[in-house]
Amino acid sequence: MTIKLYGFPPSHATRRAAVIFKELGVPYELVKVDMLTDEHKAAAYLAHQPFGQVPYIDDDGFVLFESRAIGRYLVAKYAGPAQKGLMPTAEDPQRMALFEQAANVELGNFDVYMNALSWEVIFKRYSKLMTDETIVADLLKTLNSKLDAYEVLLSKHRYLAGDEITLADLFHLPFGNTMGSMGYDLLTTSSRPNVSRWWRDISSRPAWQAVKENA
Ligand SMILES: N[C@@H](CCC(=O)N[C@@H](CS)C(=O)NCC(=O)O)C(=O)O
Repeated sequence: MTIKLYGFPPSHATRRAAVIFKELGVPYELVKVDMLTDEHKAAAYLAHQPFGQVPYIDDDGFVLFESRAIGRYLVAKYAGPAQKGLMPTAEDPQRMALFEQAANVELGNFDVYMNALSWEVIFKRYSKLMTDETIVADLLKTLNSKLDAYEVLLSKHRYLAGDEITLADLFHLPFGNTMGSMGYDLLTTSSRPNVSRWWRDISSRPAWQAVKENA
């Protein structure tokens, strides 16, 4: 049975899950949850995702939410031999630990600030609120310093957890793309050549190109 991905096609987290389906070549059926009409807050949706957030998947009755957990599950269950490296396991404790380090870097040093920045620059206006330019400037300053640390990591190896791409790199794609669409060059500036090399590399992958606009 085809896995169902319940999500809102343009949402960051829905596309974060979708890009992993595409990387693995696992077919999915997107079931659109209309966030514009608050479908994600309706009782029928909350029965599967009690936080009222997109996405979740239904794999033949197995329901799972949190886009990064979905990515890990898909790799664990469906990756072919050439794709196993997307999620290093305890067979190689050091590789696994470096992967977990990179995955936590994405959550703690990128996602949290990009969430806040996109709220200020893009989403506030949907609630008829004004962008606070002081907050924007602060967030950009923080993100610049975080990306300076990425530059150090990426000057030592091709991807965040080593020379092989992992889920930790791919998890950056939705918000990294939004960085550019908001008009900020933090991922492409020549002052961080390794970050821009890495960003060009991961963002040009066919899997991302397929879901960049909509899951
Ligand atoms: N950590 C969750 C975040 C999910 C999330 O925040 N989704 C957003 C859309 S991108 C959402 O549903 N927001 C509505 C809300 O939080 O009420 C994941 O990665 O799946």
